[in-house]
Amino acid sequence: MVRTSLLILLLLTAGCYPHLTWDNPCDPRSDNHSQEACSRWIALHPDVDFDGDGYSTTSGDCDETNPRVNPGVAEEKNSIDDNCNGIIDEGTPVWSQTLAQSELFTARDLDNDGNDELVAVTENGYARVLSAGGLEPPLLEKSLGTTFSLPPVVISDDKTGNIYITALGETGSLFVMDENLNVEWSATITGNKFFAPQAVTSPAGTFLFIGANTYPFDINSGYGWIYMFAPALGKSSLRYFSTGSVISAPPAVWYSEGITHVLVPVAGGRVRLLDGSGTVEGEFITGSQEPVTARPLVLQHENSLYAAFGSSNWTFYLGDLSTFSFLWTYASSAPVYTAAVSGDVDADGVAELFFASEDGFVRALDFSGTLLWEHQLDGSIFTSPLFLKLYNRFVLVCLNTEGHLYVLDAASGSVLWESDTLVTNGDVIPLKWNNANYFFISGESKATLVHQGSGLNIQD
Ligand SMILES: [Ca+2]
Ligand SMILES: [Ca+2]
Ligand SMILES: [Ca+2]
Ligand SMILES: [Ca+2]
Repeated sequence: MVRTSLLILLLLTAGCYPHLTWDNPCDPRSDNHSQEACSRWIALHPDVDFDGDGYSTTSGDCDETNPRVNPGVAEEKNSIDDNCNGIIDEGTPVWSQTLAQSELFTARDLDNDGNDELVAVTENGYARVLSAGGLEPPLLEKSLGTTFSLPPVVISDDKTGNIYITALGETGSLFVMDENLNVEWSATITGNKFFAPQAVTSPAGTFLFIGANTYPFDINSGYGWIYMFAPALGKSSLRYFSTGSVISAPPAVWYSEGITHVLVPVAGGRVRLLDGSGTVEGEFITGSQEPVTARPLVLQHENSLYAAFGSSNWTFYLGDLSTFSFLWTYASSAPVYTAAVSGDVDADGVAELFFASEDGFVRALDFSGTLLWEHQLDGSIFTSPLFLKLYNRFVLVCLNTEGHLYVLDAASGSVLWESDTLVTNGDVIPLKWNNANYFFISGESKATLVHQGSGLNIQD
């Protein structure tokens, strides 16, 4: 008797509220079933979790017909937006590979086919050209018989268009090669510690500038040198001058109005400007013995040049390169070990400045030093953020020491996406391969190529 009543009650319930079950147009059993009707139905009921994945439209489910699509899942390489952040396939690896030893990379389209190759030097003395589609086997490989700890620099000569690959070994062996790794010339430069070279083009040719210290490195007894040479002009173009102090970071170099300028952080918390013959033009004095440990950023504003740099003394500086005075200083929450980047994000003709500090904070300042936004990422940051245009907006790309890649909206600081652990203590290089854009990430023991992702659909 009880069972019969229950049955009647169930039939009555179904009869009274038929639209909750059989008339749901998302239900294939419904007479009204169609994709279009289902979409309308879902839109009318944004608080309902139709596919039972724990998220409704209101709580971020971008596909209520697919339980494998919701904000709680990991993005996969499948041409759909699995995690509902508006971007398709972001941060998903194309390939990953263990590195047998330390290998330092740069990306360059050596054969002019629109796709970048990877150019690398290794700890055990090889120069290599590799496909971005996978490192093994190398396209080209050459033993140079010395240990490398700085990435190669690839330049093309303005006048001839010839490509030169430059590699500097740990003991000062300098190699200039063509795109097939044939050594065009080599030389030895003196030093016990070298800083990443920078290329500058002047009417005389494209020159590379290298910072070098002689042992010992301490403030009172060591010495710093700037070496310069034009790969295309041969060994006879190699020159050098003293910086008068131990170098603490790679130099920034630029050419303007007939003069080459070298801005180099030196001991005692100073950043010194010299011309291309070694004459001191002036210096910024932070007043702290803590060094500036990254290449300064040189930027133009209303026909004047400025230098922006952070220091391990927890301060970020903007200085005027004609007066060597600081326009302002910004107190950071931790040491700033990495280089700043800049760009005019709000299109008002004035650049904004971005820098990361050791505690994972990324900050945006306007040109007057006012904080625009700050965002703390997990872990520490020891590599400079990249500033680039992606998904029709400016973004900052940051890699923390734990190997998570973050892409932040440069206008707001909001995290557009964060990857799983990719490569710990790594570096990021954006590159083009197979007619698409990727991030190549390499560290001490691993390298990987990941998709940048496409199709941003985030509301401003
Ligand atoms: Ca759902
Ligand atoms: Ca879903
Ligand atoms: Ca996604
Ligand atoms: Ca996907």
